[in-house]
Amino acid sequence: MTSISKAIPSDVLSNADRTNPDRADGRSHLPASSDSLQDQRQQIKQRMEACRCVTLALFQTVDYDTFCQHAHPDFSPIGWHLGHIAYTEALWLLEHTAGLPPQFPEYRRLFAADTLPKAERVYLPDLAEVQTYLQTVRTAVFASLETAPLDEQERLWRWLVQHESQHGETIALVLELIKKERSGVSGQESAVSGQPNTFSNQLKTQNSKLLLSFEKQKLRSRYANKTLPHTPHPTPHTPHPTLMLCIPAGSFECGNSSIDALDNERPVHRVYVETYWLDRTPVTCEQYQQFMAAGGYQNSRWWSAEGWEWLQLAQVTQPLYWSDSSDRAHHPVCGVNWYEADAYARFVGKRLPTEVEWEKGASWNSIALQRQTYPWGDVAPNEDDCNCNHAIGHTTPVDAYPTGISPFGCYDMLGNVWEWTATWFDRYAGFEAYPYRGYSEAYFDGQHRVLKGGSWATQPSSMRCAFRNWYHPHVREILAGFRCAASG
Ligand code: AVJ
Ligand code: FE
Repeated sequence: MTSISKAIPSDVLSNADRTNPDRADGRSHLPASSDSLQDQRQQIKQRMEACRCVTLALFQTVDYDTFCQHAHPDFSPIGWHLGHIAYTEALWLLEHTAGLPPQFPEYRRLFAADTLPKAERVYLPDLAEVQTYLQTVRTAVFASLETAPLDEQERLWRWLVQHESQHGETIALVLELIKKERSGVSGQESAVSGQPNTFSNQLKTQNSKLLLSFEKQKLRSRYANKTLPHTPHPTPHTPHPTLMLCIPAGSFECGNSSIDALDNERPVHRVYVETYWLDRTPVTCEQYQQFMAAGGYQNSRWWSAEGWEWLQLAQVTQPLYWSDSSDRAHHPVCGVNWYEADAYARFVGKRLPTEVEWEKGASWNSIALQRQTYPWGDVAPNEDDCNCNHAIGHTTPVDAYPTGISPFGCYDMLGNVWEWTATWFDRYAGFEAYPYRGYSEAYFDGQHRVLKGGSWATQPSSMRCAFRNWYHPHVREILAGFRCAASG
């Protein structure tokens, strides 16, 4: 993927954010005079347009086969994601909010999130038709923005930008999977021609079913034995020692109650955290390679019981997006699941940080005694402070953005790769579902781990220290790595 920024007029690309920096409370600080209401409408419009530019640029060189390709059983085709973006925008801003009748009722079955199984989402209109759908919805949406009661609706409008941005990231990762398949696969997975229903796709479906039953077994065994039988104090290997930062005991403010906050981030609440150490950077390919070279994938001692069980089924020996190229040495490892991250951490005598440890290391300013929305302060993310927004199209060295460090001195907390944490995704006390019950609440099931920080394919609207992502621990396809922690 090439730089997308080039395709975006520079006045659209987060210009509103730069001249009018978001504050921690996420609101414009002016009273709601009619002038500022006009500004607010203008700002929302610019954000939606900037987001759409980035989404559409992902399709610039995509052919129809790629558009419809069901590249992995857990992820819908990229063309489906594009249609679903339009569908969701119309559902919330035209049907629910403005009370308009559906413009494209025939797309409901195809693009709603809860109707067709993923494997049946391959019969799609072509890119031009889906673009017409997007544009028709958008025209009506901007017409309704002119008079929309933003004092009541601003949160919904901001939610929709983040919704599109998250689907844009899934589109990017599906494109990565397709690229990987076409370039011939490394590791133990066989090459795939890109055709649906190939032998290797069947294998993958099988593997996915195995993993599903594995998830069920795991749930059963969780209640049977609570502690995992691994060596309590393994001999730590120290391949390339990473600098760790000491974060002193004390309470900090976790979460986010701003107008941008998704339901799962709310409300802000104080949490006391004991002294701990946090890696200054995510784990690099060079560091992770030492785990591979030391037979990490062959030795059960580093793995949780669940992780070892997963590995026996999956039969992999390296991260999904692994490359032996030395150019990647200082890039974060990318394409590991939670089990691999957990095993590596044990191998180096460390552990994964909890979500609050990660968030405190990213956001807490211990001099001002305040949380910052972003590691560097309260100015919205841009491409100079972190690797985001599909601007580069791949990972970068973990120390490439010195201006992006957090008050405690951690690099790369936002952008580059998502980072797995030790925490199960769950509600904060006082949680209220928004905009619908299933958005987060359906995943508070003790089966999803929290990821923090965003990747190179995350848009600025979805990047902040409090943002919470979640996936099953066996998922390797997302653009995720990790950093380690240790107790004080
Ligand atoms: C939070 C990224 C796991 O893509 O499944 C999009 C976000 N929810 N539409 C997902 C989401 C509904 C969600 N993740
Ligand atoms: Fe969605």
